[in-house]
Amino acid sequence: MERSLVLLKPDCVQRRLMGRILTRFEDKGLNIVAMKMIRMTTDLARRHYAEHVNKPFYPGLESYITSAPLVAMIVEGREAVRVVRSMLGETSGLKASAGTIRGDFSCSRQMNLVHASDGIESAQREIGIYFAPAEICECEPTLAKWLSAIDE
Ligand code: FUP
Repeated sequence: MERSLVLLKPDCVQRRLMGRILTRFEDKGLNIVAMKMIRMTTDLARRHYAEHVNKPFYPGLESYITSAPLVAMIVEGREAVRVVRSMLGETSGLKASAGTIRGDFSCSRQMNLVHASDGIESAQREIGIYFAPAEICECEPTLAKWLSAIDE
């Protein structure tokens, strides 16, 4: 099992798309093991986007990501990091394929609705930014045996 840190970003919350996007993850068979609504602070934004803080687009990105509440969650499943990224599509909603979340709901590079960790190491780092171990709700879903074979 892998875990990915997912953010339903401010545009997702403001556009009332939280339920529809959460449903996609649930429909796929992924498991939500932690979730909370927060207002991103500038300090938190700098930690989350550490690799981007010196880039020209960072001031605009920080202003957007701190502008309204967002939902942070941990999505768990087999190969969850890669699977969730493929569900999001390319960074820009203008380039993302139809059928992906960004391809279906976004026409922007900045306002692309959802963040998901881009690798296993970044997932571990990002999960640690948003969640204490005690906030993660370990639970084997009762329908797990209908989602994939035991020996897959
Ligand atoms: P992604 O991994 O798809 O979320 O995208 P990146 O890590 O490359 O970028 C992080 C965020 O910065 C993206 F959600 C969009 C934003 N961004 C811009 O606003 N302008 C840019 O030129 C590049 C990225």
